[in-house]
Amino acid sequence: SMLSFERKYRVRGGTLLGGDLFDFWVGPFYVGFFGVTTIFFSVVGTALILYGAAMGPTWNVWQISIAPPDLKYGLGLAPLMEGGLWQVITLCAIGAFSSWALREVEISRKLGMGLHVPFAFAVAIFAYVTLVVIRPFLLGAWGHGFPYGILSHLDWVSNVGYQYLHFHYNPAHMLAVTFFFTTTLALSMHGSLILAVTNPGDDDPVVKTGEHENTFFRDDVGYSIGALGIHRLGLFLALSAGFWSAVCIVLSGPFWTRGWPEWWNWWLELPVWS
Ligand code: BCL
Ligand code: UQ2
Repeated sequence: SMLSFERKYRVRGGTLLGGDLFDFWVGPFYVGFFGVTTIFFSVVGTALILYGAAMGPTWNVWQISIAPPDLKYGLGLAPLMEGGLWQVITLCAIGAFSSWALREVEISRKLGMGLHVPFAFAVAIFAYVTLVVIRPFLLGAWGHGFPYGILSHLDWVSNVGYQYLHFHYNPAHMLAVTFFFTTTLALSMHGSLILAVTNPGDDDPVVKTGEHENTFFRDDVGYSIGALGIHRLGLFLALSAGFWSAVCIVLSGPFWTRGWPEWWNWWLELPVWS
């Protein structure tokens, strides 16, 4: 079954690939060429993860881990059970994420919308690709990717962090963290404001307006960014968080090999006081 307005938006066209061939819905889901490729990569990737788990020493979900190849394999292909599985799973993951983003593009085109949603998802994909492709490539070995496991990826983050002595001193990490935290601030302000003006008592009509929203923050902090503005700010903050995350990790190794506290020596060495 469909919601009353859904049918009129089920229009042909807007596809990037495949023309009319996959231009249909299955239940509520748009399929499209990239829906097919998403399913394909997801099923193959997930099956390989399960296979890797079956070959591994444990079924404890916290401890299951599929490791990248040893550093000795460099940028070459590794045997399946020595990181090759990780390599194929990584390809499947990138295939599935990219397919999903392109399916979002097709849906946006059908609806005549902007491409903000697939663009935003692309930034998350960029962060992932930075971790498992760009940085390992720049360091010369797939072994620099992170292992696919719940605890094992946490161990990886900790180890890589301490490899640079104190990751909090990484200036791009500082920016990324600050953007993540500011994103939660902005969304909590926005979510609470909207609920405050649109949650009347049972059966009462909504009477508060955009002017109430503006007035609240003008009274409170002397400034209102506006209803459209808060969404622009939110998107900017969130994308910046992902972007600077990618930057902070690609800097670590390929462009800075010592401890991050030491990076700040440029400040001590300024000619003003050195
Ligand atoms: Mg740190 C990274 C915060 C302490 C070492 N650290 C990060 C960043 C983030 C952060 C800025 C991870 C987010 C990210 O990359 O998003 N760190 C952070 C904070 C503290 C902190 C807040 C803190 O102390 C309060 N970090 C430390 C300590 C170090 C340290 C000091 C360890 C000792 N930190 C590191 C290292 C790294 C970070 C090393 C990183 O590598 C990481 C980073 O920047 O990575 C880029 C980006 C988002 C993604 C990568 C997600 C991508 C999602 C994909 C595209 C889609 C997935 C779909 C999914 C499979 C589908 C599921 C289907 C559903 C079920 C339906
Ligand atoms: C706002 C506004 C909204 C909002 C919010 C604000 C009417 C419905 C939350 C207030 C936002 C401000 C003051 C900017 C805060 C800045 C940072 C960096 C967090 O004015 O317009 O629309 O939801």
